[in-house]
Amino acid sequence: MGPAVLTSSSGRLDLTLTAGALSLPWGTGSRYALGYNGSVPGPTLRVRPGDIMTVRLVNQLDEPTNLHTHGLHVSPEGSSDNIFVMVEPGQEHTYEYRIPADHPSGTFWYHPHHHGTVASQVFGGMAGAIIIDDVIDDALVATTERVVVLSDPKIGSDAGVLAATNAEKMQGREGDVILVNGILQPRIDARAGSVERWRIINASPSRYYRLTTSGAAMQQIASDQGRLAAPLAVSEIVLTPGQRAEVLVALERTGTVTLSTTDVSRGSMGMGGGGMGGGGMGGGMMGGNNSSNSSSSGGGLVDLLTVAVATADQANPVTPPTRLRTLPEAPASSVTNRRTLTLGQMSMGNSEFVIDGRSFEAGRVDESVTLGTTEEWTLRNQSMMDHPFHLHVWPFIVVDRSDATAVDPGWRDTVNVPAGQSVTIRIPFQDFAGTTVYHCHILDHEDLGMMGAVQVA
Ligand SMILES: [Cu+2]
Repeated sequence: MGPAVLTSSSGRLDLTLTAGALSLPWGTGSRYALGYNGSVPGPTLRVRPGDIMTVRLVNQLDEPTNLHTHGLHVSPEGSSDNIFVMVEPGQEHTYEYRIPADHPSGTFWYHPHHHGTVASQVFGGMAGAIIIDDVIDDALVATTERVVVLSDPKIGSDAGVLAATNAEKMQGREGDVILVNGILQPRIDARAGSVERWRIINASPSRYYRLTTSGAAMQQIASDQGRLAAPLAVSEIVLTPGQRAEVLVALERTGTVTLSTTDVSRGSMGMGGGGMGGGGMGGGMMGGNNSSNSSSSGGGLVDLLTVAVATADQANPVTPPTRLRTLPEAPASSVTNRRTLTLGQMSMGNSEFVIDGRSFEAGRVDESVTLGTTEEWTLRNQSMMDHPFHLHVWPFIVVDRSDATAVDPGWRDTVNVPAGQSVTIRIPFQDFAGTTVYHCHILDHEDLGMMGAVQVA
């Protein structure tokens, strides 16, 4: 179960990603999708701190595309993680990413970032994992490791599956089914006494996941930006679009272990009294998906992945580690500037999704930051929907939030800002000059304008 893996050697990984339309097997028929190198998800890219990775992106779509390395702390300039690059149909572009020697290990991912078509291309299936391993990961390798890419495509045999109504875009489109690595409810085999390490990526354009396990407990060991200082026992993990989590699942006894998700209400536009709420729509679809599995406890619980745990080998049970890495709990440098960004929706006529009252405009710089400083940004959400805020290139920590209910352990690159609430993040802009973007990771909202440009110089 899982996509092909391409691993760096001698400090380099050089590969080609060919973006194109696909017809993938689905039941007794086929489904239309977009993918890289003929698969959904695209290949998993494994590199190490200090590596150089080159990606030749070949565009066989009939519209422009490009590539974003979500979560990588690399330059946003030139042919690095530059989302202003545009690759026209039939054209290609070679990216070169120089991964710093002190880059945190962790689970990252790549996807298109061509403004205006991001949601439909990611919805089509264009995404893949990037894994950065370091020496501590090498020591954890005794566990069985799996990449778990979550997507929720619309199922259909033609390009119509990529279409969305204006209302669906405003809500943030969700699909018909939830897939793990492009597969509906995969079943895998394991042995009691082993420890699974799952690197979970939310590659859906809009859907949030509230992940739980049955039959074994989860310990979270990493968030967006790599390892936590120590494993954290969790009963559930909520992942917004773009977010990642790594968990250890110790398989202590024979039986069945299941990874499931439940619906997450993320608010609605509230048009006509809120009748088109995302929770209701999602619940209905997920109920349909779940109808063949009556063992669930209802409430939209959907099984994503099932592990059949067989009798133990003679091997000794693997003991999960108690320490992972000593991470700095906060940036060492003091905060020199604070700013507030307000996420909103202008609902006169055609709704526009805005930050500080402005829709994204290419070429305009919205925030200017001095290289070498650390800032705190307060993200205020004045709309009726949650918006997951993502900043490219520069990781941050969450230092305050008005609702005080969610926890955001570790360093992050994406954080949920609930409707009507505010979240304050601390961002060290200590290296990498250049201009890139921050935006809502409900990708329809991004395409509708909820994005701004930050210039660090
Ligand atoms: Cu949004």
